[in-house]
Amino acid sequence: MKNYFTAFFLLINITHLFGQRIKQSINTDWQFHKGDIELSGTYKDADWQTVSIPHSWNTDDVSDDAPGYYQGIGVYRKTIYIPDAYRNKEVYLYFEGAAQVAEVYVNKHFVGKHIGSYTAFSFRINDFINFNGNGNKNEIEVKLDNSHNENIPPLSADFTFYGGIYRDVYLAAFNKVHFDADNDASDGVFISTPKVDSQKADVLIKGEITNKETKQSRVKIITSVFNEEGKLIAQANNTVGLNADENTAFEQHISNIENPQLWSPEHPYLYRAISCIINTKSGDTLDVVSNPIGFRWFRFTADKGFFLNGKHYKLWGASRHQDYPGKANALPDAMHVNDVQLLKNMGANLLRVAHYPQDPSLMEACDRLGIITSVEIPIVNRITENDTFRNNCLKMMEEMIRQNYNHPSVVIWAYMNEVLLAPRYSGDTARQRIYIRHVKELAQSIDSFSRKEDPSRYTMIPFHGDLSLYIRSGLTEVPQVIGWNQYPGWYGADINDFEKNMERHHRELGNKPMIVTEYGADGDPRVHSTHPVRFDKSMEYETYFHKIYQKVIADRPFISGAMVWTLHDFNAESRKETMPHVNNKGLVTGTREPKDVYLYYQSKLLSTPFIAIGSRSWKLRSAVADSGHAFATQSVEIYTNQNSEVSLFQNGHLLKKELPRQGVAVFRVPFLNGINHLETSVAVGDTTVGDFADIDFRLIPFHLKDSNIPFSEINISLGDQRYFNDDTLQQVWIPEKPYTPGSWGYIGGDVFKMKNSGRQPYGSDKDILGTSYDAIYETQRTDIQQFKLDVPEGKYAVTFHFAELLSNTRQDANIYNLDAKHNTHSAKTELRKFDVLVNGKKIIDGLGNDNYLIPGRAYSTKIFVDVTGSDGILIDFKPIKGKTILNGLQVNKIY
Ligand code: GCB
Ligand code: CA
Repeated sequence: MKNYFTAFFLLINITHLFGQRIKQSINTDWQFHKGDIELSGTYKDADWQTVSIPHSWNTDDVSDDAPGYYQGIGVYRKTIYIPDAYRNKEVYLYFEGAAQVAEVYVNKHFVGKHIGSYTAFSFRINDFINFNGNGNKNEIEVKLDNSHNENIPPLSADFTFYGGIYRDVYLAAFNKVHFDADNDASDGVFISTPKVDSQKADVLIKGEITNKETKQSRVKIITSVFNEEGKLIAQANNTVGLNADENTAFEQHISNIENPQLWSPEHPYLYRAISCIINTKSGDTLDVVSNPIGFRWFRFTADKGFFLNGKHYKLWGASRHQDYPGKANALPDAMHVNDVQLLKNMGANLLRVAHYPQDPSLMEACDRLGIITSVEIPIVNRITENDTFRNNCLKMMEEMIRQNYNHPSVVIWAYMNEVLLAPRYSGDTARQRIYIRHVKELAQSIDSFSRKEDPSRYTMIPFHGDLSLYIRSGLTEVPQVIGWNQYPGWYGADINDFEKNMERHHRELGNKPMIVTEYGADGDPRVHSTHPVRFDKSMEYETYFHKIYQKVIADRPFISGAMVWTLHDFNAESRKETMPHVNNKGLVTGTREPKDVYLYYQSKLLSTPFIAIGSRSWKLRSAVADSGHAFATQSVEIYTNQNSEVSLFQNGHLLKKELPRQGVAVFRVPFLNGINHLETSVAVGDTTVGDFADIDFRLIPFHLKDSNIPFSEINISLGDQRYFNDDTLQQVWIPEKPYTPGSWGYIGGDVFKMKNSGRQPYGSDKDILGTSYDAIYETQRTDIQQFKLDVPEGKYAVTFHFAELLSNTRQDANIYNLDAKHNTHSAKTELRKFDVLVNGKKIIDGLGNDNYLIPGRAYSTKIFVDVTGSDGILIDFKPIKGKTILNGLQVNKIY
């Protein structure tokens, strides 16, 4: 009977819900000024630009040729209209995120300041808004500053510190009595599930109620728990007395919810908890908030990994940044949600929200789709040893936890990524020891804070690969879970060190649960190789790297799980290499196109039958025909989670059937000139699953005068063993080769290799300015004598590409290349000068460092050649001073 009444009572009040708190976005029609500006009453229109939120002022300057990007002040303003109905309400401005320091003004009055780019904040603005005089029109101004600040993390990191109001902004209005709206921009209600098993679950609801009335009052707090069908399954009901102008804490306990539907990756069942404040006299509903509940319990173990709801799960996933090419980090909600879906579609069950808290819509998607999360604050690489820095860290931790507390997906609160990567005071061991002690003390205080604030989640620190250093520093004792960021086979030379490091953790830190918080290798989606090597940035090396790691992780139960670094390619402005400003370790590209390695993980993680042509995104190819044949043979890998024979058809003909080994079937495919339709399939019971790809192959005749395969164009990257795709121009660059009669190639010279880089297999890793073909210009044949092409008669365009790779100016080595010394990628400019002759005619006269060869800058020039008889094209490089060079060569037959 009692239950019947409360349910009835609730139904009545739910019909009043819409009269309660109001939160509406105010994203459109803002004015933005880049730089500081006097907050005057009179602005010149010309100083302002109309923008919409989400917005960042670093959409373009993070990928141009000029080093650095704008880090400074930006000012936003907007007119808002506050309805008359808000007169008796508590009015708030709510920002989901603004970078990095925000000062908010309303009608020229300072309202408040927030520190940190990645957490939400809100301010009560009642004291500054007007309803009179100016009607209901009010002006908000937000002054932001994303300058480097030694007191605010992150201080240094491999991502871009964009500025702007880059997440949603809201105007909110509450009744005078409401759930606390001044608790770190949380919704003031904190829900946990202290006891859950498959038979019974308890819910604890905590929070505070604010009474802004001038009189005492009594309210009822009702929290109702609904299942996904909307059925009320439990309710808590307290009566609380409130003093005037005070906050009152409350706690509600719901016990013994029978047979709860458990939340898990495969069944992300969410209940909805609606908490209401009801005036006991009038029965009016004063405030309402709703939150998800996921009933689950979990634990990390040091020997057997992770358990959710008593069941073992290997956690597989990725880390994710929050940017997109051309948009900086100013992404609408849908794009955050799409990323979670991408991860889910890969078969993953884990997301490392790295290196900072992200958009609420992302976290909601994780709850909804069953993706387990680890969320962290942005202390990266280093700390500042003072109280201001420490307090900012603790405040960020508090905001992160309170704002994300109610997401059932969260199992870990993390902090301090690779904090000993390059400890300060490298020249002073004694001082450095003190610094490291301070780092440990900071870790200790953040860790204790986190455990106290939320004992239901684990704490974690992600360390870099130097196990000895972290063990020695004592940092490994601090968190409940250790994260290892692992790069052997990328920054570290030997890929087998990954397995060794994992075994060492197990031996020496065997009582600590562990997770691989990062592992990855760059794959520039334009770069391919049939002989992948470390640092070549090829898609094939990226896949190779993951095959090795995936197995080591899968085979070891003590590794709770692993997060690939990263889900998508992301902007890191200071990066160089083939795609400057971008970190290419994504499973998908910047624009979220799956790379081969994404398909590989699908085959490993999906439980539904799966097959894919591994390199199906390499749709446009070119290569020299096999000797004596009208085709070029290349390997194609098929990924599948089935164990029976895989068939591959080319243009309708069965090529072969292969049994996959560890999920990979490799075929040698004789690619013909033109479209090659590849189709693969594998039997699954009575049916099959399949995949197809159309690969446009531009076959280059082995003998250029071969009349069966007409020669039309060739694009060659000198000093290079890779293929490079330009999908916009529909051109493929192919590796160099030595000249053989009837064919083409270089005569003489050496492959350029940067001195002392310790890592580049060939070429340089500098940003080459004035081009997006960095990959072509970064490689070079030095001391080349001739280049010869035995082309048929006709008229040709010949384009030469040069870049001086030696320079007196220093470019810093990437901080993550721990085995390379900084600043080593420079060398004295070698004064050079040379002529280029084509078929005996001097066409480039004295090319050198005193004219077009400016270090680190692309130079190209095109000429036309008429080839008659059997001459072909003979290019002579004649040194005048120093050595000759050639970086790229394109030859097109016009007719
Ligand atoms: C790391 C860092 C991450 C970098 C990554 C890389 O260890 O934690 O922020 O982006 O390496 O790709 O170098
Ligand atoms: Ca720039």
